[in-house]
Amino acid sequence: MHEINNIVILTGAGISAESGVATFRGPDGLWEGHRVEDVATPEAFMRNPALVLKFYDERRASLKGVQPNAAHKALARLDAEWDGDLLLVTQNVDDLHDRAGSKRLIHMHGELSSGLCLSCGQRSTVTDDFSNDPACPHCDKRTLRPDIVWFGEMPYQMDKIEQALKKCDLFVSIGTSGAVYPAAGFVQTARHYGAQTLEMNLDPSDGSLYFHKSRMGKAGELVPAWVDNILAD
Ligand code: BV8
Repeated sequence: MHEINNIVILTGAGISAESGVATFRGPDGLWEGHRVEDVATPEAFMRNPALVLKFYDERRASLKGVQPNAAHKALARLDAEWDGDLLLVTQNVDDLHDRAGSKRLIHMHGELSSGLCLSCGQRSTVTDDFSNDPACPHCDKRTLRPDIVWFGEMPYQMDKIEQALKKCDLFVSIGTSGAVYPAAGFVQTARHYGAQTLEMNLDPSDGSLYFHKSRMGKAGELVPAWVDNILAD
């Protein structure tokens, strides 16, 4: 068994499914008949800002009714107890990893709770609906957009992520379909640099063949068991 010191974990919508947050490509994956790919783009925002802002206002509002589940909590425990390097990269824009207590965390696709000002470029916590055209708390201009990485936009902190992928001994992918790049390519980078790769998902992802090990099942069951094992070794 390879010595494991440095771990990178990638999560997707499947880790939040048992908390009641809709996934993108499952049966519940549409929003008011729109495909996410049609709403989560800069073009959609220019073409129909009210529709896009409503999409994000509604998803942020729905976060008030959901809680972190056993998988989020297990990863937060790993974060607290793992004395090697650990980086949790989530594609999710919900705040469930944050609320569970994960610290070494990157939201590579942004966060529902954050707004980005098109005038001064600064971020702020969203307290009012975008559809009420709130002013940026830094520059007072009414030019806030969702702090979300849309299709065609560059995901956040890619340098830090790539550095961690090259250095890790273990790459774990949880609850993602492997449909969206560059996240879907992380397993190939990690494997190229010698990491062991493990996937835990309800169904085989598009990238299953790149994983040394694949465990099929619910994150709420598989992830706590995996964390118990890795902390016991
Ligand atoms: C970029 C924010 C370039 C929005 C998101 C052709 C080939 C390769 C790439 C492309 C291509 N054409 C276009 C591209 C690029 C594009 C892309 O990959 N498109 C795809 C559709 C083909 N990517 C981009 O545009 C990215 N940017 O490439 O920039 C660039 C380069 C230089 C300079 C500038 C730019 C940006 C992508 C980010 C888009 N934003 N999110 C929002 O959330 O509103 S992506 C969106 O999809 C979410 O973040 C989501 O997380 C992500 C991936 O989806 P998943 O998380 O995997 O969710 P999904 O529903 O798909 O799957 C859930 C899985 O969970 C399933 O497998 C299911 O079985 C499992 N599951 C369900 N329940 C459970 C479970 N597992 C365990 N337990 C359960 N209980």
